[in-house]
Amino acid sequence: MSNVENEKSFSSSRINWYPGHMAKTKRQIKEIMPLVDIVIELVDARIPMSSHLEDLNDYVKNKELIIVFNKYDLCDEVETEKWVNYYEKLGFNVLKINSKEGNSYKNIINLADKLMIKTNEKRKSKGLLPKKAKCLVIGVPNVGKSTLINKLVGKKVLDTGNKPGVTRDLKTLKINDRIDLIDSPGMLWPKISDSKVAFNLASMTNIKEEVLPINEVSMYILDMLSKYYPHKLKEEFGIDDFSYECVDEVFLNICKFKNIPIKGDIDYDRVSTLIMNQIKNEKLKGITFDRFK
Ligand SMILES: Nc1nc2c(ncn2[C@@H]2O[C@H](COP(=O)(O)OP(=O)(O)OP(=O)(O)O)[C@@H](O)[C@H]2O)c(=O)[nH]1
Ligand SMILES: [Mg+2]
Repeated sequence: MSNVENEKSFSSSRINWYPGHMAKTKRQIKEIMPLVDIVIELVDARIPMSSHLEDLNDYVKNKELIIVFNKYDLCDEVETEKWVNYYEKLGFNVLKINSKEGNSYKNIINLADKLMIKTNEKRKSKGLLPKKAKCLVIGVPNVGKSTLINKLVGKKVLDTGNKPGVTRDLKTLKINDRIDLIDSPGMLWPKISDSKVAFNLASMTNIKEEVLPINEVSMYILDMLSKYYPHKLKEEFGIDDFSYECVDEVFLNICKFKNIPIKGDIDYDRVSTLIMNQIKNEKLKGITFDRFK
């Protein structure tokens, strides 16, 4: 690939991060916020900072907040723990959850009950019945909001899918007599100014592939692997390292390793999709791309 583009071109490219339906969701969320007791923000445990809603303070004012590190099964636990500590030090309630398997999702119910104790004690002293907790689940697209709610409800009541933009409307579901959860469509923020954040979201399938510069994203993934997980670079792609200067050679070697036929030119898009799919399809896991400094 001649004239390899660098990270900057990602942020300066005309990508529509913030389609109209996200602006609509933001408006709807602001409208229902007075009724909400607890906000549950899902972040991707592999990118706990990049997937944290940048404009969260626009939505959440004076609410109890739980940060769920979802897809915990896919992260590098050692690296991600640094971010758990970081959020806890800032005073957040943090939970590590695998919404696909196991029982970790149940901790949400315990924590929500705990966060309602004060409110309900006050109500009791006034002779009022306990309040049902209204919990709003928010987060970037494809982070696992609907999957988690399905688990909590105990059956598949919401559509889910391994691509961003599946949920399109707010929807309230009853979990038990004490808790209601509201599912919401995935959101980003109007301008992603840090290209690293954009690349991280793109790498973890939080941005629609159709609008992505997939060659740049796949090179970013290879670069991150060569920096932090070189053994995975070898296992998954058969290469020892990566540098932006040797992209042609690296892509050629990946083609050979993956038995992709080379007729004339290398099919860069095909190789790029293959690299991205390795993460999307969970073959490449145990990785955390947000690095704590
Ligand atoms: N490995 C793993 N996969 C998960 C987890 N939670 C969700 N997923 C998968 O992530 C994908 C997206 O899940 P959804 O629940 O549709 O995500 P969402 O946040 O509702 O997405 P939008 O509605 O598009 O905003 C699906 O393929 C889920 O199976 C998890 O904890 N671990
Ligand atoms: Mg959804």
